[in-house]
Amino acid sequence: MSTQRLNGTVMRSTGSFYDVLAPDGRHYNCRVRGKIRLEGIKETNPVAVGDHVAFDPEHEIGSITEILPRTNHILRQSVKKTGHSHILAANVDQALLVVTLAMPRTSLGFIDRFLVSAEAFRIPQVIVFNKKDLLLPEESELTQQLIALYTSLGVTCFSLSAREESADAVQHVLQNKITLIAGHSGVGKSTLLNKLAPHIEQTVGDISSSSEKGTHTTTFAEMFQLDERTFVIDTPGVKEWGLVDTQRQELSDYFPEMRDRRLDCKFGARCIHVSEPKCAVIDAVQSGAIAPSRYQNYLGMLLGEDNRK
Ligand SMILES: Nc1nc2c(ncn2[C@@H]2O[C@H](COP(=O)(O)OP(=O)(O)OP(=O)(O)O)[C@@H](O)[C@H]2O)c(=O)[nH]1
Ligand SMILES: [Mg+2]
Ligand SMILES: [Zn+2]
Repeated sequence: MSTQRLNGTVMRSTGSFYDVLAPDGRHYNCRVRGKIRLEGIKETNPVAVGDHVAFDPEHEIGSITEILPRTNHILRQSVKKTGHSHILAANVDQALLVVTLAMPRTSLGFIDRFLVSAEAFRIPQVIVFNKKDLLLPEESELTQQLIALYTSLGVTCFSLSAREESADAVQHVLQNKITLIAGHSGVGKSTLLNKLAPHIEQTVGDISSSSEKGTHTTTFAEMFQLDERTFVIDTPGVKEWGLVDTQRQELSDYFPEMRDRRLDCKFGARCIHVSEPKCAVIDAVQSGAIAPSRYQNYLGMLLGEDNRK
C-alpha cells in the first residue's frame, strides 16, 4: 500500500505519540519510525513540539520519518544533569517567560539564563511579571526597576495578575506568532494561557504552602492554536535552562549591553571581561551603566557556577 507523505507541525508529544497538525488543518496521531537523528543533536528521536516533520499518514497511526531543519530550539537542562539537555520546543518566533517576585519567587540568575538561551538564537523575548496582586510594596517597586532594566535591553515586559486581570496587552504581542511560554512550576503559565484563550482550559495547579513550589501540573509541552496564525506553547515548569554550547569569548554576545560595548575593550573580541585591562564592560559596570546583577550572572555562567535557585 502506498501512501502520500505529508509535512506537518508537532503540536504535542506524550511520550511515544505525537499529535501532528497538517496544513489542511487535520490532526494526525503519529509515532516515530526507526531512529531519527538531527545534525548537532545528541539524542535519537529528538522530536519536539514545534518541529516540522515529514510523516506517512498510513493506517490509524502515522509514522514520522524525518525532522525538517529547525530555525531554533530552546533547551531545558536534564534533571539528572547527565550532560545532555531536553529540547523544550523548536521553531519558535518568540519566547515568553512568566516570572514572579511573589511565590515561587524567580531568581534573576534564572531570568538571565533564559534570556541568554533565547538570545543565542536571536529569539525575541517577553517577560510577564505575574501575581501582581500578591506583591508587597517593596516587591512592586523592585518589579518596576526590573521592568526598566529589561526593557532597556530590548525585552518586552508586562506586570499583571493573570488570575485577577485581563491579559489583553499580552495577547497583542502574540498575534501571528508562535510563542513559547516558559517559567518555573507554579508561576502561572497555564493561568495566563487560560486568560488568553479560555477554550484551552489548561489545568491549573495548587502551590503547596510548605515548599512554596508548584507541583508541575503541566507535564508535556503542548502547542495551542489561538487563531489561524497565532500559536502558543505551554510548557511544564523547568528548574533550569540548558545553555547552547558557547565559546567563552562568545557568551557576552548574548548580553546585548555587553555585545554593544565589547569592541571598545582593549582586547576586543578576545576579552571575556573578567580581569583584562581597559575592559569597556568592566568600566560600564563600575559606572553603573551595566546592572550589577547582569554582570554577576554573566560571570556565573562564564565560570560555570551553579545558578540554580
Ligand atoms: N494570587 C495569584 N495567584 C495566581 C496568579 N496566577 C496564577 N496563580 C496561582 O498560582 C498557582 C499555579 O498556577 P499555574 O497556572 O498552574 O502555574 P504553572 O506555571 O502552569 O505551573 P506548572 O504547570 O506546574 O508549570 C495556581 O494556584 C494559580 O491559581 C496571580 O496572578 N495571582
Ligand atoms: Mg501549567
Ligand atoms: Zn572586556
